Amino acid sequence: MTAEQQAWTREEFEAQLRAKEKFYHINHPYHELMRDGQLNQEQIRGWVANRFYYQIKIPVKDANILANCPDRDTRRIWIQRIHDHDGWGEDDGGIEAWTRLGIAVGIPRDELWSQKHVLPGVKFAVDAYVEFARNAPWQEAACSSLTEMFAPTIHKQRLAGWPERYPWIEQEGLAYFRKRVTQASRDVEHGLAITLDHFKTREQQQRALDILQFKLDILWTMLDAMWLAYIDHKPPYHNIP
Ligand code: AHQ
Repeated sequence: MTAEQQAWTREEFEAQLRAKEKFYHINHPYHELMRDGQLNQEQIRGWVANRFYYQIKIPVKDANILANCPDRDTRRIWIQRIHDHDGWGEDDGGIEAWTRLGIAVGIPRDELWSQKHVLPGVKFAVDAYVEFARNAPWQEAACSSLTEMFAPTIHKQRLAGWPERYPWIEQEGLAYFRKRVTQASRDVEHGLAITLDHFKTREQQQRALDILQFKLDILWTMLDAMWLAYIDHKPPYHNIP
């Protein structure tokens, strides 16, 4: 067996997954402008209104994984992700927190929930994620959530930068990002264990890298659609009289 066919060790496999950080959407030009305080209110609002579609679909995606997962112990842990977003008991959940982010940036609750601002490109990218989770083996869908290995950094970047860069945004709107720092780290611990356990041969490990790249492409493509619409002012059909 050649070196190229040899399975990576568990540590090397994890390192290969983490090496994809350079493709994470923190490096997308839209997020670079956001980090540097270069976005105006319309461009921030466009991002919040479009990311809302991603947030409300995450629990559906996770329910698709649960539906495909026959293992009780895995389901007992994975179901927490649905509670984190939909709320559970006293906790109103992340979708409600994102709604408050919307209000904090000037988007009334009903306007955000109307989804009138969701761009076709964003919808297609998010729907591709939900459909992947519906149809793929549950371990492959679990692997696709591992873009969150890189998420704490971007949440901390917003928490550190927005108050100064975007003083017009009510600070309680940032509560969502604060919750995700710990929730993302906890989710990754479980998703990574599933991934490192499931993908054993070198070919399977390469499949895991391809799945992670697919999800990185989803996040990047969402921002491409937003760039066209809000930075280039070329939303779909902008040139049709
Ligand atoms: O707020 C985010 C979130 O709830 C999730 C769930 C997770 C998944 O299951 O794919 N991914 C994810 C992400 C969230 N926020 C993104 C951001 O930039 O604010 C990052 C994103 C991810 O890295 O996949």
